Amino acid sequence: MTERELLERFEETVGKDRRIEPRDWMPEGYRATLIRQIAQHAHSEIIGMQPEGEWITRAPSLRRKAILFAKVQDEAGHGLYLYSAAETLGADRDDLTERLISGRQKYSSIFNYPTLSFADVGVIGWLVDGAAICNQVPLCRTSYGPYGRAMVRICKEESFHQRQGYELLMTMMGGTPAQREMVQDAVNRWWWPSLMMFGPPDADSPNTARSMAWKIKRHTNDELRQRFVDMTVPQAERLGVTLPDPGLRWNAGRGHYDFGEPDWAELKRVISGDGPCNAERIARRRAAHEEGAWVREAAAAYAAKRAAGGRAA
Ligand code: BYC
Repeated sequence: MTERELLERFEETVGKDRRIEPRDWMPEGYRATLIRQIAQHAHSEIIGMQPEGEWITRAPSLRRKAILFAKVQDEAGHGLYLYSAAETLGADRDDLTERLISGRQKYSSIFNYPTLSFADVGVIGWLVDGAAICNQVPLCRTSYGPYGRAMVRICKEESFHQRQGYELLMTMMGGTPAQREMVQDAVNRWWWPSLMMFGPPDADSPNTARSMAWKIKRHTNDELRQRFVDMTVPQAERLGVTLPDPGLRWNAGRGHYDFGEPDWAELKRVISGDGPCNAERIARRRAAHEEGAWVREAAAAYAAKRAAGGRAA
């Protein structure tokens, strides 16, 4: 088949909402966009273990510790499914890790903020996992098969994470005035960064149009941000916290909540490496990678021995 015929077939497949699979022909731009997005997503899951992981040793009860342990472990699993999906496109996992720790590939801005109290664990579950679900449920229908299938499982686990966060906050809101203040303080700090997770406004998003045409993304950044706000406001009311946005109000005409403008200059700063915890997150990831070298070497030696037909030790 000529390149033109291959492209026509690719466009027909995408147009009919069928899936592109690893062995199918695909335009190089499609492949590169997917590797960029899936790698960034995988890195976010792995770096995302750090802010909550810091609270495992300080969890207030054995029950909360067990829950947090399981959640952080789930994030590691999500990273692994996603790196595997990127590998089906020809990416090399070592290379992706190298790109992350050398600052050449991004990860979500949200994980560059500090977790100052245990209420932050609940708020990350409620708002950060809540935003992640809004963004990721449509990705279950993304046009690339391995990415969409990974997202199905990830979304199931993220829904559970969101509920555990909300339950933790409900418990704290039923506690002492000091506990309620901790929750409100955490909401004040995480609300705007959560809105920034959806990316820059559509008018300033260079990748959205192409990704929508290829059905990698199913909705624009602003559409998903609005969906998140609409979903979250009633939950905040039920919880008894105030979202820190004086511009937040129901607009009956639009059938949506109006809300204020996030600080886009802050998002740019955080994405470009100048957020409150960027240096710390990357230093920790680099150290973990270096400390894990012996595990990778041992696994490679074991695989080589098996491949050579030797007895597995
Ligand atoms: N942070 O043209 P745009 C989780 C970049 S993990 C950093 O709109 P696109 C969890 C963007 O990459 C959640 N960078 O891009 C884990 C692009 O840069 P490049 C992670 C951002 O791709 C542990 C440039 O800005 N979720 O849930 O069309 C514990 C222009 O943007 C951000 C995903 O990764 C940002 N917030 O849309 C708890 C979801 N926003 O690459 C929870 C999958 C934008 O051109 N990803 N950038 O240099 C996506 O859906 C899309 O990639 C985005 C951005 C909506 C994020």
